Amino acid sequence: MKPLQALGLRGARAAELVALGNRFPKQLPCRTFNIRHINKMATESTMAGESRKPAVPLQEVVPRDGSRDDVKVLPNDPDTLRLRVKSIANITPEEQQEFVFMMNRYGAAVLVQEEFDDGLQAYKTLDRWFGRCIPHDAMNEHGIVEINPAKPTSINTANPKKEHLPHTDDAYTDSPSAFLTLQCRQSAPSGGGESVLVSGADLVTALSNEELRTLMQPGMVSMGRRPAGDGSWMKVSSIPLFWVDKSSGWLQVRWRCNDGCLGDVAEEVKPSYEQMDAVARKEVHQLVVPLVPGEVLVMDNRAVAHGRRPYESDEPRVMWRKNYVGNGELAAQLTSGTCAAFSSMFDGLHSMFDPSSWDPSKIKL
Ligand SMILES: O=C(O)CCC(=O)C(=O)O
Ligand SMILES: [Fe+2]
Repeated sequence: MKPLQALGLRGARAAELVALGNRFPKQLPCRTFNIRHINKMATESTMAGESRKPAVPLQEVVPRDGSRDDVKVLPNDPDTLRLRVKSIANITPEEQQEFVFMMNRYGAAVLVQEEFDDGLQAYKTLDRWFGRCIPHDAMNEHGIVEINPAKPTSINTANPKKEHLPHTDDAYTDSPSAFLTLQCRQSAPSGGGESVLVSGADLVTALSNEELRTLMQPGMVSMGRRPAGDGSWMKVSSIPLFWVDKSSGWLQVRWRCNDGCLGDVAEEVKPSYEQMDAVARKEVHQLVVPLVPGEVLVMDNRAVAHGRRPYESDEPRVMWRKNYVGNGELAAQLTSGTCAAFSSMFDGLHSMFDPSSWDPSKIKL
């Protein structure tokens, strides 16, 4: 890790970051490629005789070095995400405050409680915090989708030997959940099956502002839901990969690696999509989070992508997933999204996409 001074951080800010520990990002090996890719784009637009400003790499705008407080970036150590509480159902106001802090800083947190119980108690708190649940065709009467290879819900959960590549949930809908919770009920006995998290900020910073502008249009990338049974394309969405939430002004992310549920990718965004896909698959960008039974991983579904590592197919592993709109008690304290889109670099990126009023018939694929 670089000394703080080398990163231009001093005084109180540096002390805060030291106290937090593990906040500093890994060095990004794709930087050279990014710059080359972006320079190429800038040259191409000049050659085309356009008087547009050259493309600006978004890693300059959305730094991952802690200098912008609003950018949610995952830590390097999964233990930094762990919040130990006596009881999730009876969480204290102090624990709640700490949870809010972690979610706004990292975009994720793992609630760890002292005793393993029937698992349902935790939803007293989660439902109160996050509000209405996002319905799923495979959910039970509690709004929980059980992820279990013995009764798989999708082509990805059906195959433990294959990693479940990073994605944001509900990317096949026109209104993806703001928050997602994954409760571990049974972990794979011989290891593997850990959760894998990727910061949305790493996807954004793989792009230039011009690329982001294009990806903020609907119809660029379609993603589907493919149930395990027949692998049919049950639902498909082609809302933008990035949009700015109207009320908060924060940049929202929707993502799927090319995992069998990716539909069409428009020709003009193929290089950008592939660049982000490569980022999401690279270990250096992934935070591996092993979960033990009873632990609840909570994520901002518009700031962090998640997946799962492979594990042995004959082994049991059970996770409970419940996703939320984000209109609960914490709505005023948690802002979903990767970062505030206030920089002048975002000027002109006026995709003020509103998933609740989205009419897919308006676009043609
Ligand atoms: O198996 C897991 O841990 C994750 C499953 C998942 O992400 C999903 O079903 O959307
Ligand atoms: Fe998921």
